[in-house]
Amino acid sequence: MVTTTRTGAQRTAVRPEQVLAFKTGNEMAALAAKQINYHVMGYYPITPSTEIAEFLDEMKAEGLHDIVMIPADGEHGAAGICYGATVGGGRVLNATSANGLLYAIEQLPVQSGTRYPMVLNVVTRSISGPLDIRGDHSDLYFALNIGWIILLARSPQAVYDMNIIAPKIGEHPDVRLPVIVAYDGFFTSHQKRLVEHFKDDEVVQGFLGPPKTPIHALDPRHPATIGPYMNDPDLINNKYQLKLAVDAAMRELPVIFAEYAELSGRHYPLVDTYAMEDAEVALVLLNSAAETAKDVADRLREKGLPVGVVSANVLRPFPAEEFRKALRNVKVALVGDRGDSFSGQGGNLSIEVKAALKDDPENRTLCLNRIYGLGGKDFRFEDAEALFNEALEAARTGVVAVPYDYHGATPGQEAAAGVYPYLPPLEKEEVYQNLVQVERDEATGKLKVKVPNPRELTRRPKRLAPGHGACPGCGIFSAVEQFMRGIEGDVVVLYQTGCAMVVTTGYPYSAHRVTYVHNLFQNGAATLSGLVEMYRERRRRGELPDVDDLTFVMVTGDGGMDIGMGPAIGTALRNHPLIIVEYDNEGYMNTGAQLSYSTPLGHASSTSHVGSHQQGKRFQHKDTPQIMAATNIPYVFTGIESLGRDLVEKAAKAQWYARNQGMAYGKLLSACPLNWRSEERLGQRIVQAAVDCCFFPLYDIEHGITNITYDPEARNKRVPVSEWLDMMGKTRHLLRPENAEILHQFEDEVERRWRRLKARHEHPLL
Ligand SMILES: Cc1ncc(C[n+]2csc(CCOP(=O)(O)OP(=O)(O)O)c2C)c(N)n1
Ligand code: SF4
Ligand SMILES: [Mg+2]
Repeated sequence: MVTTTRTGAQRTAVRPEQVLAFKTGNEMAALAAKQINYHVMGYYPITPSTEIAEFLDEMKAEGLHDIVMIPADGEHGAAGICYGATVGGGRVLNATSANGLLYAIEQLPVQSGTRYPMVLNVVTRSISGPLDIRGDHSDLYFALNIGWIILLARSPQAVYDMNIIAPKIGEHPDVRLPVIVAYDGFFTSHQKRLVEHFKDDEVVQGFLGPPKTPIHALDPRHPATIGPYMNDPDLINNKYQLKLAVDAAMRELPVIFAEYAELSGRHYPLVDTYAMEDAEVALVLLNSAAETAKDVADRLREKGLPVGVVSANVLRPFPAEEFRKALRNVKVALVGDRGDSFSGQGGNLSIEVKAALKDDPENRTLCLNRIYGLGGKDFRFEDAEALFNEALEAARTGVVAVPYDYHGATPGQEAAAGVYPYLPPLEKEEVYQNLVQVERDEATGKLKVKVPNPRELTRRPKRLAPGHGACPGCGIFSAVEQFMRGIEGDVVVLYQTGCAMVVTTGYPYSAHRVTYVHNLFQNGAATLSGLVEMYRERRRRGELPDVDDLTFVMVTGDGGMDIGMGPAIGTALRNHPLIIVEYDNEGYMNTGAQLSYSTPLGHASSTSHVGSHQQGKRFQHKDTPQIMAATNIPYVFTGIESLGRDLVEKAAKAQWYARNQGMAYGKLLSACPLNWRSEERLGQRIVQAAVDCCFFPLYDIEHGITNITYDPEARNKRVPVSEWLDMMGKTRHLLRPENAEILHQFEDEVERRWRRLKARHEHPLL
């Protein structure tokens, strides 16, 4: 028999069939999304949440769902795509972590302020800097004040369940709010556990019913002004309504949890209590650490110690009443925070728990706060036991000696302890050898470069020490080093996040022999602008008497030129005297080979799978050099390592322009055998084939005048595009007869861009 519940869900007398499986949190989030069959997912890769989009893309390639998967140019863009899609009235999903959440965050209060529900999985991870990819709650704590509901999932099972509950509560007519499902990066996202899920997608869809969006942008007969300018006195009313919606969520969540329990057999209270009936001491922890603490509580109980564990399933709305109930008879609660407020009297959870208890005049619970597990530091049995012991001691003495402190941190050592320079810093006479000479031809305005023979060039010391951790056959460093051979004198490098950055630094080690700065993935160019200006100003003030003639070089991947395009263009438009060198390996390799906008059409990546319903990337590659040329900076070039002389010349020109006129930008194609699925020894041949088929033409643009520096046609070396594609596992599918149409589209685009470039080469005014 089927009945309809108060929230409109269909309830069956017999529970629907469920399947036992062994899966991770990310797999379960993707499975729930597939079963819901969202309309749109807008996303941007960031570890450890990326897998959700990857799994869904893989399923999409096999036609297992209809979700439109949109790879954004950054998390801000992803959040914008999601907002736009929700305004269109359908169901929308996103997933992110750490700085991805922070980069998106500006958009998120707009989503709640205009009351458009969607679901965002936040796979929690430490925020930069320094960069750390492992799990803590420092990212999630930034989302506490954005007006979103926050559901917590301590296990892969809970990830699945909360992902199904999330749209239900978010779309409730009295609520209409976006929802975050938060779970621990790596601990929950990547560890497999026994789980159950519904066998039929219809069960999930029946539980949710069709999406309900009372006002949307796609009904011309009912036009709506979404997001009007709103000032005093209305904005406070808007926020009050938002607060009422959150209150409604508090009221409706137990109803929906109960309905879900009836359907699935799994019940989630607002606050989960473990061994709390007679507990005198409690640990209050969020997500996976609470599960560890439960095991330790069992052991301590065996010794007769009255301990228990409290953990929230919902963080927004904050279940204050449930915390009061859970802790009413507890002598000491030790609240653990996996993120700090840095002197706001404790981490956010502890502050909120204390505030909740204060509202109960009868409550006498003493509270301690310990910050633990930052940057993914493991929370082991010993840690839980140590925290229980601290709390037991406070219960015994009735005194909280140190209310707020860190657990598991050490004060650190003298900076250089145990670390010594393997190679000494470069001496001035080593870096200034006048090996490559550049002169400006006054008649043509062009630069003439004299490059010595390759043997002479090896006198230039490498700016990068051997011993970095790149994969065998990786093309990044040989290409960047070849470029650096053309650069005279002292340099300061800035690396955006990517393989080059990750494999050359790992605290306390560094492979860089020159000063190196890292900043957020999307903001390197702006950062280097600031550094260059400070250098110039301090020199002008006479504060750096011994330092002159520094060259500033930013090294970025192609991905960095997606998310960092805005700051790169800004830097170009300001014409800051620096060089941006992009090594293009056609994807986001460091995070697991997701597509970048430079990935060509049809190429397979972990977010452009090949299957019966999808044949790799769905749109053409970005022409970054032409975009940068359109900013009218003095110098733009492309290069490859194996045409070394050409690259050295271009590097020397780039430096001349950065010293004398402003910004230079260059793109180097660099092999990634791991993700191109090609033989390590073939790297240079594949890159050469990319040049010879005219996919990656070698040229430079000096003050708007294009000069092709290597023309495969003129040299009788042009090869078909297919010859290049045949050399890589990620592209071989394009040579199959059934993919002829995609191959033609790609060949046509390569040809069109090559012909246009040739026309520019032949006509200086183009
Ligand atoms: C705001 C933000 N979003 C996402 C990431 C995750 N992330 C770090 S590196 C990277 C890909 C880098 O790609 P690319 O620049 O091409 O360098 P490669 O890894 O290929 O060397 C991504 C997506 C991040 N660090 N910060
Ligand atoms: S994944 Fe690719 S780009 Fe990154 S280090 Fe390995 S070979 Fe190089
Ligand atoms: Mg890349």
